[in-house]
Amino acid sequence: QTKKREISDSKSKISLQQLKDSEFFERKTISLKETVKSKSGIIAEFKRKSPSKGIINDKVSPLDVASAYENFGASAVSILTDKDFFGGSFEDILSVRKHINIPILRKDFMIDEYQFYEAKSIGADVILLIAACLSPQQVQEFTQLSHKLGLEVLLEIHTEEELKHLNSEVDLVGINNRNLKDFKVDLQHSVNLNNQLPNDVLSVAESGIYNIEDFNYLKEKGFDGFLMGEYFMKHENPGNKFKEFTF
Ligand code: IGP
Repeated sequence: QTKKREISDSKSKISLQQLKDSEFFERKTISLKETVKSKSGIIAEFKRKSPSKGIINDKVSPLDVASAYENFGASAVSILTDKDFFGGSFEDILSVRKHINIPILRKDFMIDEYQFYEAKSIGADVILLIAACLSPQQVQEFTQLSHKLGLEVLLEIHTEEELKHLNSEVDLVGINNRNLKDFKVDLQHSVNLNNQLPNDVLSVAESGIYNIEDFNYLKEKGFDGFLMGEYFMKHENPGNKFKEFTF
């Protein structure tokens, strides 16, 4: 019965039915599991600001940045939709969707079923589940709901304890190099955690990758994907920075 509970969100302006009627709701999504393997592996992020860094770049448009990321070989674009902490919005995804053909990761704090319908309706392909905010059971339920909607799931973990949140249905596991409590970055910690994942799981190293040496190191240690934001976004032309990095 809990699954069938009324999905409501006081902040949301539109009904579930309206979400289902929206342009992108029936759209066939693009698989990140596929593009992580077939392209550079980099999930390049569009991020205007963050709690740890303040304003990173508020002068560029999501469309210009995402198109450049795609042209230069990104496996996916990650777009923050959280407004308060990251200055993002649904508009940022909507403005890009029709113009690119790689997966879009809707990056937000997903805690309510409504948000998954919302993600599908704005044209996302993948959503992020953060183990630190959810119980293992919620991860499982939200993964099933995501799959029902055709969305893939990137499960973010940071500690050994959070390995318990992993289940066989999750599509990719992200290991955050950054500790969200003190913002410290520790690549070695992530490598150790990655070594504890089952062999067939696609893993993504997230955050704090600021040079090619770190990238190569993580790749060599077996990571399949790399979520990078600030390194590109802090430049006035993030797309060019991406190009420089990958060529
Ligand atoms: C990108 P960075 O250090 O390259 O800008 O990090 C991404 O990993 C980071 O934005 C992130 C994040 C999150 C943001 C990872 N997990 C969860 C918000 C919520």
